[in-house]
Amino acid sequence: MRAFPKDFVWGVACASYQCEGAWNEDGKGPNIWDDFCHDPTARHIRDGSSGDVACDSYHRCREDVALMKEHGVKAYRFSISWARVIPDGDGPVNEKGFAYYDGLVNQLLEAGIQPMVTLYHWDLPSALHHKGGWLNRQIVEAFGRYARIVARHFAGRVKTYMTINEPQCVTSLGYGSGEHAPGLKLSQRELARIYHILCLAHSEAQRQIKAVDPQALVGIVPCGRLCYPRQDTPENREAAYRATFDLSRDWVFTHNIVLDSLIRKGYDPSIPAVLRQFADTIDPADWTQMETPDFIGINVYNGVMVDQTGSAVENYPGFPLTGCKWPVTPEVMRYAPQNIYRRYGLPIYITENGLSCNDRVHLDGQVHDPDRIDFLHRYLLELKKGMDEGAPVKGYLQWSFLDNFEWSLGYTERFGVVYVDYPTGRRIPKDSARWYAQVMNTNGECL
Ligand code: GBH
Repeated sequence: MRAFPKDFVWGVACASYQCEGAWNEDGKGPNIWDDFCHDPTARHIRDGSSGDVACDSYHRCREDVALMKEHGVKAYRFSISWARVIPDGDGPVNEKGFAYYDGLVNQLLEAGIQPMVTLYHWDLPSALHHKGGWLNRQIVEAFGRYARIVARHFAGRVKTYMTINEPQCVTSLGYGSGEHAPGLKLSQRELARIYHILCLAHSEAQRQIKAVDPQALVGIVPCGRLCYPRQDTPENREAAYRATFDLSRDWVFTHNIVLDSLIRKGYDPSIPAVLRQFADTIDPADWTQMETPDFIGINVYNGVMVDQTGSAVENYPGFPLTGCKWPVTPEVMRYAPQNIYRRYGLPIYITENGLSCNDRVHLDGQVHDPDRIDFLHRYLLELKKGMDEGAPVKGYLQWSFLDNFEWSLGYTERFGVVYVDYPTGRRIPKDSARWYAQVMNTNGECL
C-alpha cells in the first residue's frame, strides 16, 4: 500500500508498573498497585502475581532499548512511576528514581528513539491514596507539582507528554467496579467527582509543563466506547458518531466525559441526571481552569458495531476473539479517529493498539504468533483508510513491545511482540516483532 505520511511516528508503548519491577528499590515509595497486589485479605490478581519483578525493565533497560533499536522502533511511550521519583507523592524528590529515567531517556535518544512520557499510568503513590487519592481535590496541586518537576528535569530531552492514561479506567475500574487498585466501589455521583478532579489535574499538569518547557506538547489519553457503522452509509456513519458520544448509555465509559470538560469547557446538555446534579455543584470558575490538550491519544482495542439507529449489533456466536476474548473489530480503527477528530478537531495519536495471544515457545525455540500479525495488519489497513478520509493521525504505538503484567489478569495474558520468559527474564522476539519492524522500516508500505 501507499506509505504513511513521511513524519508518521511508529513505536511501542508500555507503563511503569507493568514492566519495571524493582518495586522497593533505590528509595521508591509504595503505590496503590503494590498494595493491591500484596493485599493479604484478598486475591485481586488472577494468578496471584504482582509487578514486583515484572519484566525487570528497571535492570534490563539497556537490553530493551537495544532490542527496540534493532527493530526500527522510532518512539517509545513509557510512563514514570510517580512514587519512584517522589516517594510520598508530594514531598521530597528521589534522585535515584530520576537516575533510572535519565538512563532510559538518554539511551533512547542515543538510539534515535523519541521518548514519549506518560505521567500517570495508574500507579498512585500510596501516601496520596491515604489522603483520599483522586477523591481529594488537593491531588490537583500535587500532580501539577510532579508534572513540573518531571518537565523541568527532562526539558530539551522529552518533547511529548501525556498526562493521564485512561481516566475512564482509573475511575470505573479503580473506584467503580473495584477490579483495579485501589479497589473501591463508589457511587456514580462520586465517580463524577473523580472525573472532574482528574480533568482539573490534567489541566494543572499541562500548565505546569508549559511553564517550564513551552515547547513541550501535552496530550491526554482517554478511553471508552468507540462505535463503528455496520455499513458505510452516511446515515450509519452518523449513527456511529452519535452512539460513540451518547451519554445515556454507560456515560462512565465514554471519551466525552473527559474531553468535553477539557475542550468544550463543560458537559453536554444531554448528560444524565446523576451528572446534572453533580454539575450543579461545580464552581463555574473550574471550567475556566480546563486546558485543551495539544493532542488526543486514543487506545484502540475493539469497537462496538452499530446499525443505522445507533443500536449495538450483537456479535454472532463464534465471532473472532483475542486471547483474552475481546472481539476483533479492525473497522473501529477507521472510524474512531474520524469521530474523535470531528468532535474535537485536535491531532490524534494511536497511543495503544494490540492484543493478547496464548503465545509460547515452540519446538524450534521461536515464538510464532500469526494471530498477532493478522490482527495488527487488519487494524493498520483500516487506520490508513481513516487517515485517507481525513483523520489527522500523527503516530501509532503498538501495545506492547514486551509481554508484561496485565493488571488484574497478571501474567496470564501476553500482549508483547517480544516474548518474556518470566522465570529467566529472557526476551525472545516473536514473529510479529520482525513483521512490525518491516512495517516501521517501510513506513507502512509493506502492508
Ligand atoms: C489499556 O487499557 C491499558 O492502558 C494498558 O495498561 C493495558 O495493558 C492494555 O490496555 C491492555 O489491556 O470486554 O471485549 O469489550 C485497556 C482498557 C478496557 C480495553 C476494556 C478493552 C473491554 C474489552 N480496556 N476493554 S471487551
